Amino acid sequence: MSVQIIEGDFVTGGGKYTIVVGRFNAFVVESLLEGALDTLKRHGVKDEDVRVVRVPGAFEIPLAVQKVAAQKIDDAIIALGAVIRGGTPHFEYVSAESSKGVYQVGMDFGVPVANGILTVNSIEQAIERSGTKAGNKGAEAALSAIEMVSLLRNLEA
Ligand code: INI
Repeated sequence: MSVQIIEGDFVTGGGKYTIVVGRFNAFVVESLLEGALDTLKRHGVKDEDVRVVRVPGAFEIPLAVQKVAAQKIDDAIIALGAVIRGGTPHFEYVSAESSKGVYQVGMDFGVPVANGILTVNSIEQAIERSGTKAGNKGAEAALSAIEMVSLLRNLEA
């Protein structure tokens, strides 16, 4: 008897995706968006199956993700933002609420919500994670969304 392994892959392609993007720290977030769009395209997702929703900042991402999830159009939602620590506690509230919020929507609606919201201590760390030496977290979030779409298809089959 062999162990049954149920997992997703990156080759079946297709599916509908919405990317919810915070405008704050746009110089970083636009690179995350580019990475996510490129990854979706290279994995066979058609342009017409991708929507981009823009919100002011990471704090607003969960509400937009919730509204998008309620439309029941997408197979997965990708949240992209960049919360960079400043001199005040504001960072703590924005980073905590945005991460908790997108997680909650995924659980409430049973839809994969990939968390590509950077929470970093410095602009340097943000740059490293948006297409330089630590990769592109937008691309990684898109990959995780693709894998989860495939996994859920396999679990529901
Ligand atoms: N929004 C971000 O996306 N990143 C940040 O680093 C950030 N900081 O540090 O202030 C930020 N603040 C704005 C916030 O997301 C809301 O747009 C704002 O508070 C209005 O609700």
